[in-house]
Formats: sequence, structure tokens, C-alpha cells
Amino acid sequence: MARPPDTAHGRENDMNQTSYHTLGAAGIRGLIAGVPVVARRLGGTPDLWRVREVSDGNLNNVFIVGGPEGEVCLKQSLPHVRVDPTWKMPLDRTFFEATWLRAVLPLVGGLTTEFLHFDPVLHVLIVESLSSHTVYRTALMRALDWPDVAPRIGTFIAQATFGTSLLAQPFEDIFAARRIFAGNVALTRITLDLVFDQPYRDHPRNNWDETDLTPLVLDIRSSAPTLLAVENLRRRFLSQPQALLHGDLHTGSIMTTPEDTRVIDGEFALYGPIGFDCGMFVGNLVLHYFATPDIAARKATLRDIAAFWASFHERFLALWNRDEAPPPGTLRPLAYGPASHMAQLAFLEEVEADTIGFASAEIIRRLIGYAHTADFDVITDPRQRGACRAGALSFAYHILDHTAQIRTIGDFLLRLDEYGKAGL
Ligand code: SR1
Ligand code: MG
Repeated sequence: MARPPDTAHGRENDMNQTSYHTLGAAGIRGLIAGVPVVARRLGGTPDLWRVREVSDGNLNNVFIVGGPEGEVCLKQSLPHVRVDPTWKMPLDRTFFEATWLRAVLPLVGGLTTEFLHFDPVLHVLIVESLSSHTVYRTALMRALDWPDVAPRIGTFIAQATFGTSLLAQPFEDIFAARRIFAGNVALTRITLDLVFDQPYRDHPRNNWDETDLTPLVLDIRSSAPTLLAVENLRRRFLSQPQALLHGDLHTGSIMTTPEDTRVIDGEFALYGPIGFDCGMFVGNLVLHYFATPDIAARKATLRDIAAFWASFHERFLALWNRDEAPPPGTLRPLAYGPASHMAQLAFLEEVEADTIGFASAEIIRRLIGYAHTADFDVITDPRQRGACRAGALSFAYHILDHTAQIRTIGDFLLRLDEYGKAGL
């Protein structure tokens, strides 16, 4: 029996509550005791289960629960943004993450986490624990050079997006999935506002430390080509439902070792342009590039972006041209041969141009908008940190300002190399 709405977000520890309440250690043990598949994985009895809070994202509470035989990771939505309790949010984001995870798991061959349980009342998602993995952003900040990670992300995006697109499923199934993810309005609104709107005007959520970024910010906001490029990206983000996207694929949404890489945190999932996921990832690699004033490390990042794009492109085309017949009801090719191949390449050129644009918008919002990334924290000298941030901001501005000319990852990398060398 659900509680009345005004008490629905009560405190934890009443083990008999049957409506939403935020969980602490006792509530988590009580919940898991009633989920045999998870309890078996932990082993032993609830009194032996250790609960450790590891929340570090902006939105949710996250816990690692360990027992005598194993561990799991538990994520619970809060009725607000975790880092700002005055910013109210609906609870449904774990539902969208669970639904995204179940959609992509069969497609991506071990490149995400195992799904264990979803509780629609407590808005709790339980997945396998990856405590032997490192957040990819952290690995990059520690100067660990793991060259296989970026191409794995290319493979992940190719497999997840191809498999959830009209190229692989009947339109009836795609339309049904689009109806579900069209409900993820709260998090889509966050992206719309934080990525495509607020950085381009005065807004109380924007922030940047280094005053020397201010003239650049004012230039960006008064550049018509740049603003029109962002408007175009914003329109494409909302109006090109090409495939099911992760929706927030930055380097903090990846847990990895040198040998094993997993994409996590699909709560921003939506149907959108494939280049958005590619661009989020590339944009975050570029942030790392500018946050690392070391020539060898910068070369490694150029290599990683090139390898990411090559693996995405190759895998997407391979799936499109695979011998095995697509499921009945899927769009049947009407043309074959060289013209058809050219059309495939043209589609991927469009994804490539989107990738470049979305990467640039991601860089800008992470420098002057609400949600920054930790990459630049490795630079202790504030003047040098400011100069590196300014380098990244000028680069992204240059790319958006020249949207019509810079449409390939090769050109993007040439400009990145030029901007990187100029700043050293
Ligand atoms: C209020 S949420 C701010 C940011 O954190 C998430 O990871 C997304 O990147 C979002 O834009
Ligand atoms: Mg996240």
C-alpha cells in the first residue's frame, strides 16, 4: 500500500516501508535479503553483508555491498540531484538505466555490466560490482596509457547503436522502444539545458574559476556561426532518433582495466543521433588532452581518438554488411553494390560530422557550464591550469566556428594537434 505523496520520500530504516524511501545499510540488507539472485551472489546471511557508500556522481546514491562470496553494486535514485538537494528530480532514472541496460546487454558482448535486479518502488538498480576496475577518467588522470580502451568504446557504440536502430529491428519494435525512452524527459531536459543552452548565455548555474576565460566566453556568445552550429546540434539531438543512445558517455561512465572495459550509468538513455554518444566520448578525451601538458601523453590521446573512430566505423559497417539475415520485418535493402556502399559511407559521414559538433559542445559545457570534469585538477599551478582550460575552450570554439569546413575526424585531429602544440 503506497503512502500518501507528502510522506513518500521518508527516511530509511523502517524495514516495513513499502513505498519509496532512501536506503541506508539496514534498508539495503533488508531489500537484498528478499532478492534471492542477489543474496546468493553475496553468500552468507544479511548480518555478514558489508555496505559501503561510493556515491560520486551528480545524481544518485551508490553502494557496494559485499558478502562472504561476492559483491554487487546498488544504485538508488534520489528525489533531487545528489549534489544539489534543492534541484528536484523525478525518481524514474533508474528505470531508464535498467531498461537501457537490458536492451544493450545482448548486443555488446561483455562491454557493459551484468543486470541483477530492478526495484520499481524503491527505484533501485543492482548490477555486478566492478571494484577491480578503475573509472577511465581516473586512469587517464593517473597517466595510465591503456590503448585498447578507446577502440573498445568504438565497438560498444557501434554494436549498441546498430542493434537498436532500424537497420537491425522491425520498425514496430523500434517505435515501441522510442515510446519508452521518450519518457526520459527529466534527464533529457538536463542535457538540453546544460549542454545546449546555459553555456551560451548568462545563467546562475554556469561557472568557471579562471577569469581569463571570460573574454573567450564572450566571444563564443557573440559568434553567430558558433551559436547557429549549437542550435543545429540541439535540433539534431532532439529530432534524429537514429538509435538508442547511452546519453552521457563521458570518461566517467566507463570502468576499465587494461584488458576489460565496461560502459556504465545509462540513465540518460534516449533515442537520438549516434554521433551524440561518439561526441561525448571524443569531447572528454579532448578535455584530457588539454589537461595533460606532456607531448607523449597528448600523442597517445590523438592515437586514442583515431582508434576509437576507426573501430566504430569499421564495426558499424561490418554489422551493416553482415551475411546473416536481419530479423523478419526489418527493412530489406533495395539496392546492392557500389552505390549502396557509397550510401552507407554517406550515412557514416553524417555521424562523423555530428561527432565533431557534439564533442565541441561537450568540451564547452564542461569548462563553463554547471558540471565540470576533474581532468584539469591534475594541474596544480592555477595559471597553467587556466591556460590549459583556455586552450581547450579556444579549440572547441574554433571547431564550431568552422563547422562547414571541419567534417572529418582526420581534420579534427589535425586542428587538435595544432592547438595542442601552440599551447605548450
Ligand atoms: C545535474 S546532472 C549534471 C551532469 O551530470 C551527469 O553526469 C550529466 O553529465 C549531467 O549533464
Ligand atoms: Mg552518470
